[in-house]
Amino acid sequence: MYNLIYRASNKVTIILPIIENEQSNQSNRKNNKTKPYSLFTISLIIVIEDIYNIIDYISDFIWEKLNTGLWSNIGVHWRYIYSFINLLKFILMIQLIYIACTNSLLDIFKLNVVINFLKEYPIDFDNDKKKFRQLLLKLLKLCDYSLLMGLTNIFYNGENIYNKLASSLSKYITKDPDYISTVIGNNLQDLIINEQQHLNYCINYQVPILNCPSISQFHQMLIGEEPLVIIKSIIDWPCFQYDSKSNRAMKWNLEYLLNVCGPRTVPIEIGSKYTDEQWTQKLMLFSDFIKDYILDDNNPKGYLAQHLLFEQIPELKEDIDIPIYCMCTLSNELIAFKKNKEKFHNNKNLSSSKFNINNNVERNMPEANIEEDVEINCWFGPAGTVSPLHFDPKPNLLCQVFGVKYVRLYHPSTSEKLYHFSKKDLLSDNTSPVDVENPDIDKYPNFIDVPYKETLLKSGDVLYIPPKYWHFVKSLTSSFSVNFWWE
Ligand SMILES: O=C(O)CCC(=O)C(=O)O
Repeated sequence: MYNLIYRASNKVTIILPIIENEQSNQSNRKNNKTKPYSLFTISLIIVIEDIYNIIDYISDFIWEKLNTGLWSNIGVHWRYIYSFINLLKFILMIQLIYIACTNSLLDIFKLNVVINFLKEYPIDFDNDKKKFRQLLLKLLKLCDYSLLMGLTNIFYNGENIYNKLASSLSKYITKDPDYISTVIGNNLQDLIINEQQHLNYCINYQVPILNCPSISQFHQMLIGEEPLVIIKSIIDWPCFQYDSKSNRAMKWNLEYLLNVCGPRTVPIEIGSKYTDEQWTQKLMLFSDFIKDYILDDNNPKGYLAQHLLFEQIPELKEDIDIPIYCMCTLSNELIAFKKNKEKFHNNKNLSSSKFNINNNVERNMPEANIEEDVEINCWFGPAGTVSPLHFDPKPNLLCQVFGVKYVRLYHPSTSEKLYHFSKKDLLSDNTSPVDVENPDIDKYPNFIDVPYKETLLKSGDVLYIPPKYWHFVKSLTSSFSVNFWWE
């Protein structure tokens, strides 16, 4: 019977064999006999599939628009339509699965019904597990592509609907006890990071180092516009906690990251550095990134760089704190905080425990929402990733969660000697073409004696990079950093 509705040209062909399987599993379990779908159900499936396919063609068309020309020139309307179309695809696909599994229609306007269905429907994982996981991954991809490429402003109970659906699906996929062995293999090893091995790295012009400066001290550095390393400043973040469940030294180990992010799609930069000709970007599953680039010493390198991971996967944000220093402004008045006192003391995402806040400071705290004013990016990659010499317009705290990075910094006044790319190179003019470690002195003769500062950033350390300060960053081991830009 199912052959009747199986059409080779169909783009949702993955669903029908599953329908077949699910139904025969259920029937076998209950009656030991196959109970076929009614003619009505079959017609409904065909109609939904046809609508799905039409929408899929429209979505392909919009995808082309999103991938043509410079990202900054793409009209936002395409991004809104893309997310919306993906939501329609999601709804139709889940409807098909629901009909297949229950022989009844799902009330898709009740989002909690959809989510509960995803959470609770006792899918028999033993049979055709692989195909079923593929289907769930397909649904999850729709959400992630909307979050990454689209513009998503549909909210449910104050939460972005795509985040909510993606998070439910991801949990559903990773709760399968065989998940990690299926995506990585049986021998998932923790990353071995040997900091000691890099401690005698030759550092001649060390960036000043402070241990736990007060807000006032930090503010002095901020208005002096000089870089600063604050050592062991973030070790009270939850991601550093001992993980009693797995008996591991640190909560953010590979198993944890795979369980939270494994089935999610993330943008990976492929190539040694973004100034190289062969450099490119790819969307891939986080689990594939771990397998192919973190666990495998691959060339070219893969780098999850400058990505708003904490917006895409808000669960991860629970594990980090916004450093209190991000509340200082560059203004020359007495330190102006951007939040009121209670919010400051109560905000669990704000790292305050170790800092010495003097009374003058507390009297000068205008209202504002710090979470909205701070942009948080992640930088996760193997040893050997390079961020070429560039500058950013905002003050920056680069926080090292694990691994070791070498950072070299050049004062903004040396810009002339660092040879910017020009706009016509398609690379923004905040980047230098000079290979800092191996400069071509014939081509860039003025670079030879430009003074610089440098440092090794180790787990728990934070580097303050002032606005417009040029910086070059290279990872010496596998490394996870989080940076905060604020104003
Ligand atoms: O860690 C890196 O690779 C680069 C970080 C960076 O450029 C920044 O935080 O601005």
